[in-house]
Amino acid sequence: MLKFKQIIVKEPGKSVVHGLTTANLGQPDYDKAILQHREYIRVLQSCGVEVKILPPDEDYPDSCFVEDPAVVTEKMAIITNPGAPSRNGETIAIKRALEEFFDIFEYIRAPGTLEGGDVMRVENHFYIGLSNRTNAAGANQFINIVSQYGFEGSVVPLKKMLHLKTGVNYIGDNTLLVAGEFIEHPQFCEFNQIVVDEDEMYAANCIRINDYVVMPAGFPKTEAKLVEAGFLIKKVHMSEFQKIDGGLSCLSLRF
Ligand code: CIR
Repeated sequence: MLKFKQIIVKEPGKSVVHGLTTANLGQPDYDKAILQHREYIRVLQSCGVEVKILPPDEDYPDSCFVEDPAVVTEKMAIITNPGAPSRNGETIAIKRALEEFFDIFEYIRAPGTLEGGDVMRVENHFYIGLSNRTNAAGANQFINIVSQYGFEGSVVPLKKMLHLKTGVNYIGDNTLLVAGEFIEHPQFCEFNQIVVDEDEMYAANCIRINDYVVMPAGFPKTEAKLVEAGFLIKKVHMSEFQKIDGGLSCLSLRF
């Protein structure tokens, strides 16, 4: 399992209340979102990483979801080309922020689109979801890029989920958390699988940070399954981000 040292997050702006959403959970409360974001930062720090906090950008309501405009590896950073038009310009600020940490940049270019939420890394393999945000041209560019750095990639067509990692996440130890369309998916049959129940679907998006699995608070069945499987858990309240389809992984870049 990779050891992470550095994490980048971006504070939500007041415009976060206008983030894109398909959820019917109402608008996020800005003050509460800020408190939850601070809790997220504290929990990540307690996993042994440095956290760099970028300032908010009111022009981009979804820009706290830094995972989408870039994909970072130990060898280089890939600046994506987000498929959501209102998010496409987020790449400029994220590139600038990453220049402090990376010398080598690669780019996904039109007509290719790709968002980092569709990219799931398992050791040296990248699974790339084909979604409404990531198209085949973007996925193929991504695979060509990572192949030049000793990684492999393959595509996973999505049926319903927003992003690949909305429903499947690698939590180390050859184990995936799977929900919905990814339960018993033929492309993931070689992994141990922890199945997330339909009514806890949001908890499929967890992140492994060093010794811990960080998961959203309020999903007791998934928590019990993770503990039973031997994982060490840390929890973060995510309700305000859930209202705009934002999962736990979307709020950070980890390397
Ligand atoms: C969006 O629809 O783009 C945001 N409201 C949520 C982004 C979630 N990002 C992710 O799953 N990687």
